[in-house]
Parts: sequence; structure tokens; C-alpha cells
Amino acid sequence: MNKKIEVYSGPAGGWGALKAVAKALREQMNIRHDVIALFDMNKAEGFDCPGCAWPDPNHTASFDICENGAKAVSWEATSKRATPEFFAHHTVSELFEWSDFELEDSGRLTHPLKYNPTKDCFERIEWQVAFDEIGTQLRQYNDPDVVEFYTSGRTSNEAAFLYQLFAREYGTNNFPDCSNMCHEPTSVGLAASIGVGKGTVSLDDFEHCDLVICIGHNPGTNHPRMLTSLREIALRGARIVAINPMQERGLERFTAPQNPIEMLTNTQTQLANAYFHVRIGGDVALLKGMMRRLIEKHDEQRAEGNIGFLDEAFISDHTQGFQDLRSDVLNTDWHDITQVSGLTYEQIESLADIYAQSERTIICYGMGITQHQHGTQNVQQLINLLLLKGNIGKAGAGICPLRGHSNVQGDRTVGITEKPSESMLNNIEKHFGFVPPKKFGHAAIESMKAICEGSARALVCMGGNFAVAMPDRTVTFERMTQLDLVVHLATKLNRSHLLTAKQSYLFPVLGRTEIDMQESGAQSITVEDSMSMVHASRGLLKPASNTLMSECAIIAGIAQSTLLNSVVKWRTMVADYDNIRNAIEAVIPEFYKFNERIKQPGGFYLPNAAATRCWLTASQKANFISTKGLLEDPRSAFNSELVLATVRSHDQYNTTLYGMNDRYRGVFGRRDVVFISTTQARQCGVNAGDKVNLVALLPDGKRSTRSMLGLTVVIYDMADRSLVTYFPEASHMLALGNYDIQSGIPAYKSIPVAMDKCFPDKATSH
Ligand SMILES: Nc1nc2c(c(=O)[nH]1)N[C@H]1C(S)=C(S)[C@@H](COP(=O)(O)OP(=O)(O)OC[C@H]3O[C@@H](n4cnc5c(=O)[nH]c(N)nc54)[C@H](O)[C@@H]3O)O[C@H]1N2
Ligand SMILES: Nc1nc2c(c(=O)[nH]1)N[C@H]1C(S)=C(S)[C@@H](COP(=O)(O)OP(=O)(O)OC[C@H]3O[C@@H](n4cnc5c(=O)[nH]c(N)nc54)[C@H](O)[C@@H]3O)O[C@H]1N2
Ligand SMILES: [Mo]
Repeated sequence: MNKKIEVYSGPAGGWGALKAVAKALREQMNIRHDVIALFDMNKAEGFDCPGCAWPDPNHTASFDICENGAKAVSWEATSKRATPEFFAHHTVSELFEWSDFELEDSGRLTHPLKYNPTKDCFERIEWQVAFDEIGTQLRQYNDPDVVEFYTSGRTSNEAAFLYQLFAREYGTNNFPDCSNMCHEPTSVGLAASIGVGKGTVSLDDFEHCDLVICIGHNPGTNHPRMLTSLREIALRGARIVAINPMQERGLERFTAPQNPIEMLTNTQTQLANAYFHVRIGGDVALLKGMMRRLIEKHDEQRAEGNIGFLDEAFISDHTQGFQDLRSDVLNTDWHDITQVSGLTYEQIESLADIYAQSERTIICYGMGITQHQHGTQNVQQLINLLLLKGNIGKAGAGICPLRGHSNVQGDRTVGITEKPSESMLNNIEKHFGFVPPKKFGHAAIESMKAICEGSARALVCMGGNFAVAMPDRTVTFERMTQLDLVVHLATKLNRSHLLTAKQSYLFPVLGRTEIDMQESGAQSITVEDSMSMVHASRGLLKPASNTLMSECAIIAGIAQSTLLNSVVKWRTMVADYDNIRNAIEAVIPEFYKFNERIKQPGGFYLPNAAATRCWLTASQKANFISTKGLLEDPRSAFNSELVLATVRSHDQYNTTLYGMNDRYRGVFGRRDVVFISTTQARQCGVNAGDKVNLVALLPDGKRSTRSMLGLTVVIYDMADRSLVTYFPEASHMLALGNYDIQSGIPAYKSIPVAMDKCFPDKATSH
């Protein structure tokens, strides 16, 4: 592969995106499939794009496919197959030596498999035999809490609902979930602040806002369809401000591949017109600085008899905690704010000015805000900023967490949660007639800890790549192999599947793009996007193999073989998914007339109380929640220690690698790089192209045994005292114990590290 590092000077989108789409299609799909699949994706009658959770404008765009979606679809609709013959030829130990890319590149799984430890191979097994063996093992445990039920966010509402029903009838609330590694600070932080753990905006609001603040996310790569909305906002003259340690092309300028004139004339739309390179982990400092200036300016205006900048009526009618917040931010020292945020007083002042002038602000944020030791506080400071000007529950304003997987939000709504509400449990009992467990279960960190301590004995994974997505593989990988039972439902082979336990099963599932045929005919499933729109999705492609089962059918199969006296009518539900939706409606009242409303083109909206200024908090107000200090590790902030963030490249989907390029950051054919600013590189005595080793630091500042060797330095336009590299390669740099206490999210974006230059004779390269 041709390795190179060069400055990417083009816009986001444009011909580059179209070329990438064409390449993905050429390599993975045959022509007939691509035409059907792409034109039907996210349309009223087609399937929901598995790429991301950004909503679609009424499902009417004639060609609203983005590069991300095309890659996700062609990844699933590939003609490559990992058959039982493939597994007969490759032992698990051999496969373990393959790269993550090579594992998934072996193609779609075709048959149910069971691990044979004597031969060290996965072998074909009949579905029913496998279900019965799993059921027998699960019935051995007296304590259902020794089983962990993991969910990844592509799971449909229907499959997720059946899955939680099975686990609860079995007797546990252990639901580790990819959301625990993603937007848990949103669920926890927003719930405490405004009473709803979800975003409050809809796409309409983007048409009415006058300012969008994009903080800690990279839409050019991770939510490309959002660029179309940002472009419209820029074109109508509203402002976009970016706050990100890295200069991300997707926040700067964009050529819409759907717009023939822009494409032919090579024009681009400027997106962000102000860009601030906040230091990694410096957001609370920056936000407190902004709030301090805003409040000071407001006070000055009020002293002169003007109205000022705060929405005083909103603050007094709708909120609680303003005085505490006010005194906290006014007492925060400017020296500390500038040190920790890495921005100057003038920069923060200009940001406060932009915000003060805005009447309708939306804040969009992603993993740059959530994946920190203080992710929840980060989210709450964003809310504080919005509340000061009444920017929640008014048209054109609100909070917009950019969700990850296409149904990660829906899975939570239909019951994948370790802390179920009483009303949901009561409704389950009323509708189904069994008593679900009340005791709270495990989220991802607790679940992984239980696996490491040996108290967890079995793990069922509904998709995903749990072991690789979580931190600390040096410890966790070995412990996963000590379990009694592991069951994976997956479309493609990945490393977690190779961590075989005493009994291991790997089940191939139908993908979102494929026809799901059941007794009553072809089925639709439903998903909820980031803006709480629920809509149907129906696969159109012929399944990758005749032996595949749907996720719903597999769960029902395992449930029937495990719960011999089950009160749930598993067969009826799977025969026609309308029956599952009726059950969802019975348990979660927001889904009233589910089957009827899902037939409307575009689906329906799940109401959001905070968006109507109804506050479901204990105080029945929106809460300003202030946070003491600047939440920074003072050592890293003041003594120039380096903080490492692990991010996604352009050619990856979480732990799935589509390729080796990171186009907008100018890295091609490789991933073994670390990004650093010019000033920081000079201070550390390194130059572009040098090889360096990174060593993670322990809380006391001493060096740990976690390291990455021989990374190549890329000088990048970014904040000082900040380093960036890619996950999953860097996931072991984070200790399992390094997470946000409130939400449990691993601090993937703030790993304290030291960097050493490798000298030629000592260089260890990958
Ligand atoms: N193509 C593609 N699409 C995806 C995914 C994918 O892997 N590939 N993943 C999906 C999933 S599950 C998710 S959760 C989303 C993730 O979407 P994003 O949230 O965009 O994810 P990251 O790539 O982790 O990038 C986060 C951004 O945060 C910035 N950042 C790092 N540290 C800080 C900080 O301390 N403060 C601030 N302000 N910014 C910081 C980084 O520079 C980077 O630009 O995307 C979804 N969509
Ligand atoms: N260091 C570091 N670690 C991170 C992050 C980070 O920024 N830095 N981000 C975190 C985030 S935000 C997330 S969401 C997690 C992601 O964690 P996961 O959701 O566990 O991981 P994915 O990589 O999305 O899962 C990929 C696998 O899903 C399976 N799959 C794909 N489609 C389907 C389907 O339709 N059905 C089923 N059953 N299986 C399917 C395939 O087998 C594929 O190999 O990673 C987290 N880990
Ligand atoms: Mo995510």
C-alpha cells in the first residue's frame, strides 16, 4: 500500500467523496445491488442507512446518499463470504494473528458456528442444537446476574425489545451497551439538567437558528449528511463556530456532491467562520470563560439600563441554580481558564460576543465532549450556556448530541438499560405476566469488571466488538477466555469473536439491507434517529446466505430453549413483527398506535418534554449544575504534560476498518501516526516524519507499561499539549479504571501520556 502524508487542500465532500463511493462499490458490490440499495436507502420504502443516526429531511431527497452510507452498505452487501470451509482452513489462533481489517474482510458469516477446542476451529452447528445447548448452559446458573447481555447500536427496536424481554424474563438487568462508551454522559447529564436524556432539536430547528456551535465532533467523517444542513445554514447567513483541538476539514468547507453546479464549477461553501483550537480536555475552562464574559457583559448592559444578553425571564421562570453558577464562573480565574483551555482571553471574549449576539443557538457535540473523566460535567456546562439565554425549548435553538450508531438511541428507548424505570417494569409485568427484576444491573464498565473478576460467567453479544471497543485489552482479552459461555450475533468476523470461552457460538445474522422473511411475509423493522424520529426500514437485498436468521428470530430461539416455561409468545412475535410493535406499545406508551403511525412516510416523532419547556427533573425546573474548578488534571494542564485523544479516521466505522486512509487529515495508506501541533513538536524536539513512542502515565505521573511504539509524527494545525491518534489501535493505552464516575464512560479522549523520540538505532517500527 502506498503510504504518504500530505496536506489535503480540497473541501470536504466534492469529487473526493464521489470517488470514494465509486471505489467502495466497485470493490465490494455488483452493479445491480448498488443501484437498488443506494437509491432506496433512507427512503420511505427502503432501508435505513446503517451509517449514522443523523436524520433525513422527510425521506424525500432524491439522492441523499453520502460516502459514509455507501461504505456501510457496501461493507454489508459485499460478495465475500466467511463460510464453514473458511473456518476449517483457519484455526482461531491463526485468525487471531490477522489484522482487524483482514478479519472483517473475510466477508459475511454464512452459517451458525460453534468453537471446537480440540481442533481450535469454528465448526458448523444446526441452529436448534445450538439454541438447546445455550439454553442448557444458561439454566445451570442459580444467579441470573452472572450473565451479561451486550448490545451494539445497530440493533433494531424490535430486536432490542425482544432481547431485553428475554434477559428480564431470565432475571437480570445486566445490559452493557455501546451507548455506555458513547453518549452515556448525555443520558445522565441531560437528564439531571433538563429532565430528558436526549437532544431537544429537530431538523426544523436548523432552519431557524442563527448560530450553531460545533464542539467536539467531526461531521465530515462521522456524520457527512450533517454537512448538507450546515451548508444550508451557512448559505442563509447564519453563523457556525467550531471548537475542536484539531482543524477538521468537514467543519471548514464543503462541496455538496449532490449539487451539480458546485461540483462542476468546483466551488465550495465555507462552513465555520470562527474556529477555536481548544486544548484536549479544556472545554469546561473555555465554557466557564465564555459564561463569565457573558454574565459580566450582561451586568454592564443592565447597569446602563439596557436589556442585556441573558434571558432573565426564562432564568427566573424556568430554572434553578443560577446564583451558584454565577458566583462559580465569576470567581474562576482568567489565568487558569486560559492555561487549561489553551485559548487566549481575546479568543474567549470573541466567542462570548458571538454567543451574546445570537438569538437562537444550537449546540452540536460528540465524543470530544463525552469521552472524558468529566464527560457528564462537560455536557452540563453546555446546557448551562444554553440556559443562560433561554436556548432550550424555543424554535431554532437547543442541544444536539450527535449520536453514533443508527439506532443507539432507539435501543435505549425500548428498554436496553441497566437502570429500568419503574413504570416500564410495571408495564412489562402487566402485559406479559412475569415479574421482571428490579435490581439495577451492569453497564459496560461494571460488566467488564465482572468479567475480569470472574463473577460474570456468560456473555451474549448482540452485534458489536465489545472487547476491542472497551479499554485495556491487555487485561480484558485473557479474562474473556475464562468465561463458561459466549454467544455472538454478528454479520462479520471480528476479534471479540476469537476470544473463545469454554463454550462459544458465532451466529450469522441478516443485515439491515436484506429481506427479512418470516411466516407472515417480509418484515420491516424500526429505528429512532438522533432527533427522535422513529421510522421503518425494510431490507431489499437477497440475504448473504440461505442459512441466516434475523436477530429477532435468534433471540426468540435462544429464549424458547432457555425459558422452558416462558409466558412470552415468542413464535407469534417473530412470525409478524407487528406483534412485537404491539408489545412495545403496551410497555412504552409513547409508541401509541405504533403500527399505524409507522406506516406514515417519514415515521413519527417521539415527544421530548424539555423541548416544550416541561422539566421532568426533581425540581421541576431546568437545573444550572455548576462544577467546581476546571476539572483538569492540574499536572497535565500546567506542567505541559501531553494528553492523548483517540479518534476515528475517515476510513473506519468504530472497530471496522474500511481502508487505511484518513483523507481529510492527509494520511494515506497507514494508521501508525500521531498528530501534534508545530509549537508542541518544537517543544518536544520532534519533526514531521520522526518516529516516537507514547507511554501512558499513571495517576501519580509515573510511567505505566502501556505504550505505542514507533508512531510517525504528523505536524497538524491543532492545539498545543494535545496529541491525537487512532482507535482501536490505541485502546490499550487507557486503563479500565479511567472513566467518568457519573456516567461510567471510558476517558478515551483524555489519556495522559509521555512522548519519547526514537533514535534510529533504537526505533521499533510496526
Ligand atoms: N464514518 C464513520 N461514521 C461514524 C462512526 C465511525 O467510526 N465512522 N462512528 C459512529 C459513532 S458510534 C459515533 S459515537 C460517532 C462519533 O463521531 P465523533 O464524535 O465525531 O467522533 P470522533 O472521531 O471520536 O471525534 C471526535 C472529535 O473530537 C475532537 N476532540 C478530541 N478531544 C477533544 C476535546 O477535549 N474537546 C473538544 N472540543 N474536541 C475534542 C477530535 O479532534 C475529533 O474531531 O460517529 C458515528 N459515525
Ligand atoms: N479508544 C476508543 N475506543 C472507543 C471509542 C473511541 O472513540 N476511542 N468509541 C466508542 C464508541 S462511541 C462506540 S459506539 C463503541 C463501538 O463499539 P461496538 O458497537 O461494540 O463496535 P462496532 O465496531 O460498531 O461493531 C462492529 C461489529 O458489529 C457487527 N455488526 C455490524 N452490523 C451488524 C448488524 O446489523 N447486526 C449484528 N448483530 N452485528 C452487526 C459486525 O460483526 C462488526 O464487526 O466503541 C467505543 N470505543
Ligand atoms: Mo458511538
